[in-house]
Amino acid sequence: VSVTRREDYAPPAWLVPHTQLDFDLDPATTRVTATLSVTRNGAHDTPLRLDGAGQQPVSVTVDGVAVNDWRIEDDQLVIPLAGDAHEIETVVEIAPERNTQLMGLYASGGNLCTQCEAEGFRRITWFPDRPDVLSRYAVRMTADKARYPILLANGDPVAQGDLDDGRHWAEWNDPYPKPSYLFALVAGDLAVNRDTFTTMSGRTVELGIWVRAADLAKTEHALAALKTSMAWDERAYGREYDLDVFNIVAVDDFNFGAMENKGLNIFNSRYILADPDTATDYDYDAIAAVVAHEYFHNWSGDRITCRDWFQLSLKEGFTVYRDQSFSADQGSAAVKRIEDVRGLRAAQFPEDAGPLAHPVRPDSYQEISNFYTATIYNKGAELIRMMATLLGPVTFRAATDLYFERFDGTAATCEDFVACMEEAGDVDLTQFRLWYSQAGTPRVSASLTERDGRTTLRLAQHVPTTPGQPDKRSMVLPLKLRLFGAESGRALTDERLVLLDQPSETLVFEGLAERAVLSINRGFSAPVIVETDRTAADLGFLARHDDDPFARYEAMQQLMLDSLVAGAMGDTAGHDAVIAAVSDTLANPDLDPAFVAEAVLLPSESFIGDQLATVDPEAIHASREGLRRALGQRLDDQWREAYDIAPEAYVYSPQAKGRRRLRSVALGYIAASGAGDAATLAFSQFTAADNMTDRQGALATLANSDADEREAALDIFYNRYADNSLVIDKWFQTQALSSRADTGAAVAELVRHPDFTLANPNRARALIGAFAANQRAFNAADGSGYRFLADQLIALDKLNPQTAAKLLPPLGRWRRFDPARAAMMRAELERIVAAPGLSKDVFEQASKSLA
Ligand code: B3K
Ligand code: ZN
Repeated sequence: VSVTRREDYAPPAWLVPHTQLDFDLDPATTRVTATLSVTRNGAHDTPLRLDGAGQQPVSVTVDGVAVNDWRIEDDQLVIPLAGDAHEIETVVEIAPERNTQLMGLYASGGNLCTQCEAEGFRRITWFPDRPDVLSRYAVRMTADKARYPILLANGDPVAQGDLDDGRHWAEWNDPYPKPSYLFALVAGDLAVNRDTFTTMSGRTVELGIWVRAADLAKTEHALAALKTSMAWDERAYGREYDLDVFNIVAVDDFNFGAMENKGLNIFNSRYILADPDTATDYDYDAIAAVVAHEYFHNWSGDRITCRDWFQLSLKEGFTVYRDQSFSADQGSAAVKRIEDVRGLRAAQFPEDAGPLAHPVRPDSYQEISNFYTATIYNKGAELIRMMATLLGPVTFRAATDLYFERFDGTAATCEDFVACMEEAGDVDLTQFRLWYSQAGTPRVSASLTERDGRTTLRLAQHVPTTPGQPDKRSMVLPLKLRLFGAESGRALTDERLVLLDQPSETLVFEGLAERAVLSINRGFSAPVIVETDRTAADLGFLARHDDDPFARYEAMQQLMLDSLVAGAMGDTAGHDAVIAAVSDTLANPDLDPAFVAEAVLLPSESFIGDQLATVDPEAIHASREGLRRALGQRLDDQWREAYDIAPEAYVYSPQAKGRRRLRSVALGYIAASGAGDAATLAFSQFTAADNMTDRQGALATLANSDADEREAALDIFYNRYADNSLVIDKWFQTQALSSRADTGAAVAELVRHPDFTLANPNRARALIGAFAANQRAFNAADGSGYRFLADQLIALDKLNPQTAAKLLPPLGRWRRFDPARAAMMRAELERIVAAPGLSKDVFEQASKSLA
């Protein structure tokens, strides 16, 4: 295996100031002629090395003369060059319709499109395919006009024309130097939803969202989100758009969410298409967030890119932080923070605690595609957030201004970003940098003691061992905290920001009027696990009185978690405190329904598992269902009151969203109570709904049940949306997430459904990915879930290694389970590693998971 190491970075030997690409497009054989102006970078005598992916050059010329002294070495085209500047032309032929990896130039739904990040450009043509080689691109495309009437590429359109053989051509020019991973083209039969945006300096930008004609009506939300994002980035960061056009194209076959190609974003259609009948509130929110994210990359990613892929979080962590802040500004910031932390805990904490743990700035990789992780993205965003907290909003903005100004047009490093924070903030972030280099989620223990009128807070930190990092140093943990009076409920102190940068520290509070209750890590100011000795009474108190919405939510979660963990060991004494706190939360008229919905939701089965030394999936399931039933039964009146709020015609607004969410949570509890009318209620919501949120919410409730209405609803749903692949994904996913005991068997059956295919990543993730996230079903005691996942993964790897590798991590959790399950999981990982022709993507994930 070949390993790429951060410490081996060396600047490129040759630069490519200009690139001319000529595409003769055809799904079976596309001919690519690339003309690179290359210049020697410094004094050296090494040949030009261009990356490829196994393609044979049809021809190579240097300064207009055909040469044959080139050679192929490790998938690189090596060309000896005598002078300091040359023009290199290569011609290759590629076959987009046979490209099932969806990297490079490929076909999707009859159109042709590209995906180049991270290393897809080398599958299109020979090029120094590394992010620190910035080039100006001019692109010419020729294609059959009837089949591909629309031809798009990066930058601005220059010219177009018809040829006499039914083909036509278009030329595009991108004036901004960019790395090859930001190259894009699209050829297809597409319709456009157009609008304009006037930038803060008064320039008019033509916006276009391109989809198949039938989907045009579903692009309004994405277009509105794009305009909101453009205005937000001007206001929040002073960043203005820089080209005359901004195009987005939606495609059905895509390995992830979307791609920030300069001036031509390409999206997975699930993050563009929405109308109330087919998209949930969750989908609407995700669309706005992803549109914003990709748009924000224009500055944090495109204008300033990454020097090498170890710096990936430079653009991804920062851009996630930017999109999170944007979304927080569109509705309830408190609820957004809760959702983001829940996502971090569901995806990043387990990664940080498992065999694939890696620092936010990794030191090595085998396959870079495996490092588009929750750690790079979401933990990376938390690092930016902590620096913003340390600097305060005004200084943080000065620091990002400095960063954008200083590094515009360059390929930068995480270190460059931190240095700007230090310089503008006049702070020393030496120790803070450990956040970039040390993996693992820090643990903080906090305990309050009182003696002789003095209250002492003892804080200690511990950073766990992770693969390759046995010894950890103490980190800087910014902890917002506040003390409340246990009797009066009054705040006893102001909120203060404590920087815990030692193994342990003690804080003393004098003269507090009453016994204090600790509110800590408010707003989730540090991405750590906090362990406290707070009693159920104290947590219940904070769940009712804390003035920080996140801390209030957190107290409730901890109360629930303690009760659920005890419940998994057969002790249900903790139920009463949870039920009382939930009851008071439901009854509090001052709370936002969206917040209430989050606060009364129990932690997921996998998050409960994360708290236990050994995950017992059945005991956890039983404990959680037991508490759900108790909550459902004991608070029946309150759930029905929450559920029976007057029905309103659908509107997408933060308030309406919150009400729908609370109703669906209430319906879930009514069903959990075992009430005789639950299925009837759910079924009538299902049939009467005027929007997908209510319809799918009801369907999910029915999918968990044994009621007769279950099959009926699934059939109605399927038939109604048979021609809408994004909704059929929901149909597969809802069944894969079912809490029923027969889910494993049902999923094994569903892979044989005529609509199931591994070739479409959305479909594969909807069924296989969702199933692997269903802790109880996936971890069936007979190992059938493990075997099933391994079978699917081996099959998918032959088509699409990148998407296959993303499905692997659940098998790597074997250390968290009992010996019998662990042995079965390891056996499947070994079977995967031994599979003939395995990709390096899956090999890296599987072999690291076994280690
Ligand atoms: N930068 C792309 C992700 C590319 C993933 C390549 N394996 C989308 C994004 O983060 O915005
Ligand atoms: Zn991104």
